[in-house]
Amino acid sequence: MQTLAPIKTGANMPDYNEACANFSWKDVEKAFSWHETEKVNMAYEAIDRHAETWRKNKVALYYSDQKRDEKYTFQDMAFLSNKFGNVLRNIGTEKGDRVFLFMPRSPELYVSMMGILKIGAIAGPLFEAFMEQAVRDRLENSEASVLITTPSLLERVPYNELPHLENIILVGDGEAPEDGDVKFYRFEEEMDKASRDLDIEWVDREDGMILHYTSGSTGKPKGVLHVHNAMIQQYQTAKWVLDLKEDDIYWCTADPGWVTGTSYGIFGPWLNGVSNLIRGGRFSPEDWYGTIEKYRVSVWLSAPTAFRRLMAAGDDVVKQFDLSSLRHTLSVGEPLNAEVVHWGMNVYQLRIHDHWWMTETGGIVIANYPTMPIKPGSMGKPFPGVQAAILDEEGNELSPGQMGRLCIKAGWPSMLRTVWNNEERFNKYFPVKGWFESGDLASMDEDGYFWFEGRDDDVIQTSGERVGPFEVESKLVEHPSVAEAAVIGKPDPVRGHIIKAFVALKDGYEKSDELEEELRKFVKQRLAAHAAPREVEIRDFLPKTRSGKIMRRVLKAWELDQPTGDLSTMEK
Ligand code: 6R9
Repeated sequence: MQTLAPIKTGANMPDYNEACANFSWKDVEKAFSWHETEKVNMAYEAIDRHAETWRKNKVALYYSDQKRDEKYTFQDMAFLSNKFGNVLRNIGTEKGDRVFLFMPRSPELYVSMMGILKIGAIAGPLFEAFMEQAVRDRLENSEASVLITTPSLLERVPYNELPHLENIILVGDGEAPEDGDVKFYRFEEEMDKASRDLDIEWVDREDGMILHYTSGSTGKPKGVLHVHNAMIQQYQTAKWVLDLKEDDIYWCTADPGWVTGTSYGIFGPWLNGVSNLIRGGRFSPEDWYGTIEKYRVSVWLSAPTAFRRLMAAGDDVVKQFDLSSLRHTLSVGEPLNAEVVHWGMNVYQLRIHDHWWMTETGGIVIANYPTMPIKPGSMGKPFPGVQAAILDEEGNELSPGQMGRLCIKAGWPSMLRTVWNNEERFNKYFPVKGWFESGDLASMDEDGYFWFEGRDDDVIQTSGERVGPFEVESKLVEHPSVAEAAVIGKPDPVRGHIIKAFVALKDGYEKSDELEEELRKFVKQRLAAHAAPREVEIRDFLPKTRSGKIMRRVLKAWELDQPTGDLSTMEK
């Protein structure tokens, strides 16, 4: 196996083995002021702490999209987030309240996020592509009392049917409706009125900070709760895995509606006092390379699907841009093919560092540590202080090379603390005492490198985003023509997987191309564009167990021309 040696000099971190031997999370806490008081606030540590030093005039946020090109220093961010904290307090928001964000990337989104945390409220970021059902499920389950959104996204918010939702703050131009019990405010107006001095709410390290909803294979999306304590992990992994240094310009391409866009699109870089670039708008190779050139991006974190699309765009595009500022690149969200790593070496002369974690882990737990040789195709080794293992169903550790369940020893600082309103679901993450079960299948080789093998459940990773088949199926069966639906992930060279839906129709409906297209649109318009099936296939019947469960794995095997395995439970 060809390995790629570390290629950088002057790395920020000790040698991997040395780091593991001497590591203690307690030492990491000393980077923060609160280890003495036990009282803490993520937004203070991410923003204000720097604004109190020479970094106050350092750029915290570069923001650019098709229309805007702005920068904000740590001092600007401190004042603006103070103001927003006051806006929330002025309308009665208190510690522990759930405040949701539903808007495209913009400086206001980042200011709002920090303001929410400063007053000890719990932030709930929602991906801007969510349609009504997705928005409703999350606001309902979290019992959110405040929503920050834009006038154009408001049409997807059934605010009069959400009894807990009291206030909506609208960012940008557009009409605010005047109906129902919800009170509307305008972001710009309230910010103008608010003071820039704020008494930060000092919270306990175990107090709730952020709720990320994520999909499983059954049931509605789950609200994964993280606490302020997560900063320990996010700080240290950003320092060592992202290798962030004082003069870096860091760009994470993920949207804060997903966990990568908060843990490493906001917290990781700012906890390290690093300038963070946020680029709004859609993907295009020219735009992305142009962004690196223009801002002199030095550390770049993206997803396999983006790297594969850049690879498909060809090496000539790369040559049109000056990418000499790039020093470190990273990838997360799906398996990063060895081929892409080799391509990265050719075109960027850099290793693309794959690393593994998930919404529930809150921060990186397995990584290709920069000072370590990389085996292309592997996710790397456990971060110092983290213990990972491949276990069988009884919780026995498997030998190198054997595939099993990827588990993490409970107790890392950014571990989820609960599933909102669903303790039972939370407990299911720990089937073997003391171990968190990820739901991924993996193996470890003799050198201790971990290799991703697949999901242990039916969750679909499509273009780096996690989609639960159940949510899509539930939406499909709301269509008048659909009797039953089953959704699978179908391997795709660029997107990792695409969503394919199999549908059985009700009596009186006929299969047609138009109907298939209509079903695609139905999900796209009501759930989310990224959750819409790219392929819809109408079938006479769907394979089911005798207890009536649709057998997705059988559909998948049929689709991929693979053996179907044990069909003894299938209804004939
Ligand atoms: C951070 C994030 C988590 C799931 C995870 C796994 C897949 C993430 C990966 C990877 C292979 C990697 N995943 N990183 N698979 N190699 N380096 O993506 O969180 O959206 O919760 O997804 O993503 O299947 O279980 P999340």
